[in-house]
Amino acid sequence: MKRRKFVKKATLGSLASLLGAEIVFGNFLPEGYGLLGLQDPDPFKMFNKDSQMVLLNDKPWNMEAQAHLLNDDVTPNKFMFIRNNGKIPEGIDVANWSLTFDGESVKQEKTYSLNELKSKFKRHTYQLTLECGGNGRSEFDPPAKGNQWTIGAVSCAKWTGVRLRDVLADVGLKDDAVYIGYHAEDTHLSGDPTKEPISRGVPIAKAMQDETLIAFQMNGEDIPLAHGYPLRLIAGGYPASASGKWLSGISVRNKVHDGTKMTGTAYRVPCKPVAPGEKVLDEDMCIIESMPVKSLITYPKTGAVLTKGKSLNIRGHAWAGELEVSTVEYSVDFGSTWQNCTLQSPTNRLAWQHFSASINFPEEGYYEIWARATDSKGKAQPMLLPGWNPKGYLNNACHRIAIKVS
Ligand SMILES: Nc1nc2c(c(=O)[nH]1)N[C@H]1C(S)=C(S)[C@@H](COP(=O)(O)O)O[C@H]1N2
Ligand SMILES: [Mo]
Repeated sequence: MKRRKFVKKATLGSLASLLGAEIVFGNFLPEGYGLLGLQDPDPFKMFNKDSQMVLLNDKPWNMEAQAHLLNDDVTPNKFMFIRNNGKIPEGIDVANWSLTFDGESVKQEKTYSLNELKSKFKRHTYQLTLECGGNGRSEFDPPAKGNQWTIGAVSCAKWTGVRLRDVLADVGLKDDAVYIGYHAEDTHLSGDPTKEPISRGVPIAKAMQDETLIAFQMNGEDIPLAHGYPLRLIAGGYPASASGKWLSGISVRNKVHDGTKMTGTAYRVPCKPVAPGEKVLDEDMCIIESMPVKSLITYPKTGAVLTKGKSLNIRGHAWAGELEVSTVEYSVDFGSTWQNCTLQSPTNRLAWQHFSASINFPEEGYYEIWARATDSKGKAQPMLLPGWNPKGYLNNACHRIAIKVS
């Protein structure tokens, strides 16, 4: 007869330190038993997310919304996607949080405490669209490595903070400033404290825009931990990777910022279109700046069943990076004809715009509703996957939902 094996004393000691408490009946623990207290916490509870959010990765945490969850005009925390490159900082000490400005192009290095930032500069609030550069990646063929985002890595919350421009003026810049890069307090997945998980940035002209904020509030409250508490850079309209969470430093550079994920192929697309699967040299990859025009039908949920003879009011949002959206159209006949939607102006520059339309269906059966937005320069969303690129960025193909009328 085999004897039941128990956990060794030494192992019990290390388990206890992980749990932060002695395991009282530890001598009865069968070997190989997974203690509940050491299992990954429920990310939906931990981050106050709706249970319909979709978890893509737990190391690091990555979570996306579904189209129908994004129906609110202003995205609440519970429906906001999470994209982390490293580990969320632990034991954040707000009282001692500071932001340091350095780099070749500052007149002198300068550090502000969080309280100084909040009290010294004028506050501004803007609703700003943040879309991950890789949103839509799951559709690329050949596939691209990375989080397989479908359509849910986009949000448009209200951000309150001070203008980066105002703080930069207080710091004092040299004439040769061309770029800023952020530094943050999250830690590299390897645990190596000398490595930054991500340190991206924006051209100085973008840094100087009214809407580029050093934010300390989201939707009127402290920024939630997963979204950068207590301080975050917000540069709406650019890939959201430019909006550094857990912000602790800004380098003002006299060249394009060369932090982690600014160089090589990260957040870059081929400068000229390439065939699917083609190899592209690093030097032929260009940094993504303004995100392309895109739209989402947020009501109804795909798969909805409608009663015959009743009209359907669809709703959604459209955005176009640094530009405005000029029209949104819908089609119920697979793109053969298009009708205009009612489109609202944005509440402020770089906020998504709401669209709606009332649709009548001619008879019972299966339909698809397709939506297509066009930006202020006349560029429209493609029907199918646009320019393939090695890292799977910038998929702004039309959103489609399925409907049954019976
Ligand atoms: N410090 C830090 N900032 C960061 C990231 C990160 O991993 N660390 N991820 C970036 C990326 S790639 C995206 S898409 C957005 C996601 O913002 P959210 O998690 O608030 O939705 O944050 C950006 N800012
Ligand atoms: Mo991202």
